[in-house]
Amino acid sequence: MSPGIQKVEALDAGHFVRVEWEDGSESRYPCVWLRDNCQCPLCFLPSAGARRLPFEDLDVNIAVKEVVLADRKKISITWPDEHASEYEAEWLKKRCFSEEARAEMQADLFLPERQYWGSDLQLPKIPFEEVMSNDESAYKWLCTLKKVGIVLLTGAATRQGELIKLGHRIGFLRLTFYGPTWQVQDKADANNVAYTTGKLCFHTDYPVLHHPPGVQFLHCIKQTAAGGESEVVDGFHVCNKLKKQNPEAYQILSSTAVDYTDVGVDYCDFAVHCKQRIIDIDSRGQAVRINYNNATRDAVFDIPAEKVRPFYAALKEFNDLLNSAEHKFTYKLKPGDIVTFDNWRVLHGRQSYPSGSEVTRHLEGAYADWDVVLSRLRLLRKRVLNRD
Ligand code: OGA
Ligand code: NM2
Ligand code: ZN
Ligand code: ZN
Repeated sequence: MSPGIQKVEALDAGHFVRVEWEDGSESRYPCVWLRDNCQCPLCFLPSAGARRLPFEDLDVNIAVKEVVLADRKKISITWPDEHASEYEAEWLKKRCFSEEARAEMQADLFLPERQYWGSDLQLPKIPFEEVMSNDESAYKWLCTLKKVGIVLLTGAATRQGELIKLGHRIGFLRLTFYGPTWQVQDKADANNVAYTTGKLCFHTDYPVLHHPPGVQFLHCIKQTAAGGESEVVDGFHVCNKLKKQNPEAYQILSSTAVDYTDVGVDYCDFAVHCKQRIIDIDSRGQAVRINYNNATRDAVFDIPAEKVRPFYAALKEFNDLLNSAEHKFTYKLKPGDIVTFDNWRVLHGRQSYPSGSEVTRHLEGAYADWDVVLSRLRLLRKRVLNRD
């Protein structure tokens, strides 16, 4: 429950409205924003939670004609054209423009909290069945997936189709050229290095797509006796280390566009090309997405020749840090395990295993987008914590 309103007044020739709260704090709202967000049925469609007011109809220099306190939970504004708007205290409080209030709202919406880890990772585990049947467990799963970047779901059936069910649990899976789900096993004339018995060095999946899948699921259906161990590393943690240890390498990897290529046939035929920075950063220089798969990095490289060796040197530094014993965590999937991880943050790999005529190892894989996963997380949170 937000506090009630003590007092309301227009400031700055009617260009701001100042609200004084019962707890003594205050908020200031720009009038152009208030008019833009009028909640009346002409300006807003509540069934869609969306604005009806066309931007053409908004006067960006608008000032209030009158603002009054309707009761302690609501203010009323009259605009120069006599249009009337009402705003609830709680609605206003949530949208306060103070730095602290905005930071709180953004944290609530996007759950930016990160728990970095290295070889000391305590791999979070939740039974698959619990996630499927219990909202609190599903909420815990997705919160941990966001915060830590990896969660192991245990005890799933050892047949194909479990990831389709997990997809329905969150909403839907992400279709790619490798199909709605895909089978990781040794294949003749493999159209991807993942479909061999070879070692996979640390990578994120599918940097050749302009919007690489945010979340990856790997369901172990069959596991080889020898080899085939999994490796993971916290890419964001390693980025922080690289930035400190070698700012120049970090600068190169976060600014150089690298060409990726993937050409072949699977779900349908494909010829995919993309340019990605290996370390994507936000406006504050913090890593927000790793785009690194050495297998699909193109031989086409669109930078001047003299910049090539410095780029390789920078990538070597990053790659060495990824592989350092301090940072990587090794484990082996058991049949019935489903590893779920943040494909924008966690790089994964596997050790090689013996090849033969029999299929000795089989994982089923699938992708989901963070938009879908976070949407489910917010809805589960609302239900589990009984929030509005
Ligand atoms: C992949 C992959 C891991 C494994 O298919 O992209 O990383 O353990 N597989 O086979
Ligand atoms: N698979 C596992 O970037 C990649 O090629 C990742 C994708 C084949 C669906 C591998
Ligand atoms: Zn209106
Ligand atoms: Zn992979």
